[in-house]
Amino acid sequence: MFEKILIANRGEIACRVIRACREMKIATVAVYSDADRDALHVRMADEAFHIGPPPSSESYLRWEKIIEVAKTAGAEAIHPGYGFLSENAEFVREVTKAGITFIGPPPEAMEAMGGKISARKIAIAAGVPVVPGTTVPLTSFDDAQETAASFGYPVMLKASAGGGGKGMRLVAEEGGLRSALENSQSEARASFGDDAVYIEKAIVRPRHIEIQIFSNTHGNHVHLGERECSIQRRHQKVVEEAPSPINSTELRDEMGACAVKVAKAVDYVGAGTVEFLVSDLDKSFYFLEMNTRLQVEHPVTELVTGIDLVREQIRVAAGEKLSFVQEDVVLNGHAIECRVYAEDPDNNFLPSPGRITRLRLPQGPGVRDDGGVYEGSEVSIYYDPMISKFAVYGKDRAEAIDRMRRALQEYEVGGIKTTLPFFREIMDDEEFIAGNLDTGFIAGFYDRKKTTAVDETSRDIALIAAALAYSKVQPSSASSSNHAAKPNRWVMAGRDALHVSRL
Ligand code: MV4
Repeated sequence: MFEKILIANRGEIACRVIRACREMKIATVAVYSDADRDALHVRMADEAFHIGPPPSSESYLRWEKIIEVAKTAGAEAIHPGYGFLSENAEFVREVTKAGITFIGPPPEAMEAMGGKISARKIAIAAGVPVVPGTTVPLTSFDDAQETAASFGYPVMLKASAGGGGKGMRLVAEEGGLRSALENSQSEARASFGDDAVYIEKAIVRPRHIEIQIFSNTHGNHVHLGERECSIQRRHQKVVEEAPSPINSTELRDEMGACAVKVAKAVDYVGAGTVEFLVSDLDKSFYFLEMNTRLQVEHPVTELVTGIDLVREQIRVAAGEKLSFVQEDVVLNGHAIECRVYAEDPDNNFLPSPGRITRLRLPQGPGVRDDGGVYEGSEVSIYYDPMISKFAVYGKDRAEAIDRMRRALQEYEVGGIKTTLPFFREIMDDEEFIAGNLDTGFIAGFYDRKKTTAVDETSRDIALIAAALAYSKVQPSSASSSNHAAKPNRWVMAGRDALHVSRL
């Protein structure tokens, strides 16, 4: 086993990896930018090295500098966390060349899954269902027109190099195809320097369900069940849970077997995630892509399986066997995670950087906070504004929701705006409680909120009308001129309720 690991990341995930290392009695090396001198991961690590100015391109993405630090500090392995260099095959090759172990999959597996078209081809060859569509880039508008017609509208245009919804366009009918194709290609070129775009049949309001897989260097591949990640805002996951409210044991076994086929097909090693779109109509599922890293939302899988995924990653990288076989993986209870962002939910989720002047974390049964900040720390503008992942565990989904609702009441962050109030509302949302989740959830959530707001306004108007009628029949003790200048407290209350100064 390794004696010292360098963590090439920051924030909550760097802290998470340090925690696993400490439990395994492995020394830790942090790296930090100027903006992170006082960051929690720097304080938690045994050693910390400065690697550059705040922009990630000059610090957390500078792999030659990071490898140099690893050599200086005597770290035998590098954990990349997620984001930054975690899916950069070139980085993996350089780390390996320097005689250091990369904690993650081989670069060939990363590259095979890096392009969407390449990933689709591998899934098809492995006998895994993919969304009906092409496996070659479109060559012309005529080609697009013919292909779209053969699958039938609506179709989805996707950038092969894509990610985060970039270059993706939903086309409802043939009339919208030409401009969608042009937009998709130019966005793909601008974002990835690659304008290869292909067509898939659009799945209407699918669920996004992903399977956690694990593979070791001895050719063993297992899956750890699914995570439901349908609640997304601008292609960013917001709330995740395990298991999915719709997944039956049969569907889980089927999807798990498919995920393992994909892992085998690329000789995968370590922690990976195979994403699927699931249609609610007939529970048909389709391979979407594979993420060749530890994911942000891994805690919900840890909570229901009892398996420490970071510990397993480190064991696998050291060439050890997994600590479990497929039959040992038993799902217990239900876990829900909310991503706590330094963003203002009342202002279109505008980032809210600044000093955290107060931090009170929920306590008591079934709660877990994976944080990257402390009271007094500064949330900078340079990096992703996620400050913590807050997760709860319950014996079933209903208990988990009750627990999340209670814990969110306890959670206090002062000095900056956070998404906590938004999660408090989601936990009371009837569709969320019913488990009716799909990619249209957030849009529907805001529509439901608007409807409720209208109901409240109608109630206030009725209240004011009642108050006015009451004030007319009640003889006032004040003079009539006084009465006009100072409405009685019913009217005042009505005005307050409506937030207007004039009726
Ligand atoms: C789709 C789709 C419907 N049909 N593909 C893929 C990447 C992801 N960020 C969005 N993706 C989608 N691909 C086909 N053929 C719908 C989505 C989608 C989505 C998927 C999961 C979670 C949220 C989503 C929001 C909008 C669209």
